[in-house]
Amino acid sequence: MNITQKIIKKALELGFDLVHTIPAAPSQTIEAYKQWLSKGYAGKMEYLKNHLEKKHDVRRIMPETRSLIMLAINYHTTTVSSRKKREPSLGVISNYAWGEDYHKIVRQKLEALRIFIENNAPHQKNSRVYVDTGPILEREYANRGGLGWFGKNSMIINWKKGSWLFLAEMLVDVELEYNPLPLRGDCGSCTQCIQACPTKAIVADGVIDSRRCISYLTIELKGAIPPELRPALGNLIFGCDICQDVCPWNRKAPVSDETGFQPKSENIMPSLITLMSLSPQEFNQRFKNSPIKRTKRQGLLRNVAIALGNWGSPAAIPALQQGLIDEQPLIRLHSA
Ligand code: B12
Ligand code: SF4
Ligand code: SF4
Repeated sequence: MNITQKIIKKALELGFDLVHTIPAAPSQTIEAYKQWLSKGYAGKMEYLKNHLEKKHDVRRIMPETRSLIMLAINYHTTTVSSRKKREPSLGVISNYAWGEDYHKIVRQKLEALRIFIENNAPHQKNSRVYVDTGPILEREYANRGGLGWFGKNSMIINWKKGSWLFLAEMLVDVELEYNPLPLRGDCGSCTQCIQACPTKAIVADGVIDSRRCISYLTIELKGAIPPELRPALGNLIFGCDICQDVCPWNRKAPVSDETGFQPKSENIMPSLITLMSLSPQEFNQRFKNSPIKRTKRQGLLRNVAIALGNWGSPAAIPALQQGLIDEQPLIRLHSA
C-alpha cells in the first residue's frame, strides 16, 4: 500500500464516510463568493468577509500545502415524523445538534489522522486540520474531488450518502496520489427545497441569502430577529433542516453509528414551556457539550419566545410572562 492508500484506509477506520485527496490549487469559485458577500448575503457574519483573502487559495493559510485530504462524515441518526414536528408546543432542533458538538468529535478524528500521517509519511512536516470554522471554501474542495454536487439548496449531496454530511479537511505538505471519486447524481428538474423553504431564503440555485435563512436567524444572528420573519420560524428553535428533509436524495440516507452523534432524548422536540424556565446554570449544564451552547441562553430563549408566540395558545402566556421579567433584554424583547 502506498501512503495515499494508507491514509484513505485509516480515515475510513476512524469513522469518516468519504475521503479523497486533491492537489492544492486556487479556488475556482472565489468570484461567486465575492459576489455573495457584496450582495450582503452573509448578514452580520463578519468573519466571512475577513476570510475572503485566505479563501483565494489554501496556500494562503499554509504556503507549503501540496495536497488536501477532503473528508465527510455522516451525522444522520433518526427521523422525527413531520406530524410530530408540527406539534406547536414543542421546539424543533436541527438534527446536527441532537448529540454532542461535532466540532470536537470530528477534530479528535482529524488529530488521530494527523498523528497517523506523521508516523507513516516521514517527509510530512506541516499540516492543518479544519472542520467548519477554517477560512476554506469547504464545499468547493469537497466537490472538486467528487464527494458530491452542489444542490440547489447549496448542500454537498452525495448520490449514495445524501447530504447529512459534515465536511472536514487536512492540508499537508507532501504530494499524494490524487483519486477524485466519480461524481454521480444531480438535482435535475427538482425544486422541492426552493418551494419548501419557509422564508424563501434560496434566492437562486445553490445561493442562500443568510439574512432570511432560519439557520442563520436562530444560531448566528446575535441580536433581534426581524419581526416580519418571526411567523415563518414556526417552532424551529435551533437551525433548520427543511431544505434537506424534503430532498429526495436523503430518502435512503444511511444511519450513522458514531456514538457522539446519537441524539440525547431531551434534544428531540423539547417542551417550549420547560425551555423558557431554564436558569443560566441549567442552560450551561444541559448544553455543556452541545452545539446549542453557541447561541448562549439568551439566543435560545429568544427563539423559544418566538415559537411560543407562534404557538398562539393561552397556555404559552405564563412562560412568556416569565420571559418578560428575564434579566436579558433580548429575551424580554421577544417575549413582549
Ligand atoms: C456561513 C455558513 C453558513 C451560513 C450560510 C450558508 C450558505 N449556504 O452559504 C448559514 C448560517 C445560513 C449556514 C447554514 C447551514 N449550514 Co453552514 N456553513 C457556513 C460556512 C462556515 C461557510 C459557507 C460559505 O462560505 N457560504 C458562502 C457561499 C457563497 O459559499 P458555499 O456555500 O461554500 O459555496 C461556494 C462553493 O461551494 C460554490 N458553490 C456553491 N453553490 C454553488 C452552485 C453552483 C451552481 C456553482 C457553480 C457553485 C456553487 O461557490 C460558492 C462560492 O465560492 C461552511 C463551512 C465552510 N468553511 O465552508 C458551513 C457549512 C456549509 N454548513 C454546513 C451545514 C451542515 C449547515 C446547515 C445544514 C446547519 C443547519 N441544519 O442549520 C445549514 C444549511 C443551510 C443551507 N441550505 O446552506 C455544512 C454543509 C455540509 C454539506 N453537506 O454541504 C458546512 C460545510 C460545515 C461543515 N464543515 O460541515 N451555514
Ligand atoms: S435551512 Fe431552512 S431557512 Fe435555510 S435555506 Fe434551508 S429551508 Fe430555507
Ligand atoms: S430538493 Fe431537489 S432541488 Fe433541492 S437539493 Fe434536493 S434534489 Fe436538488
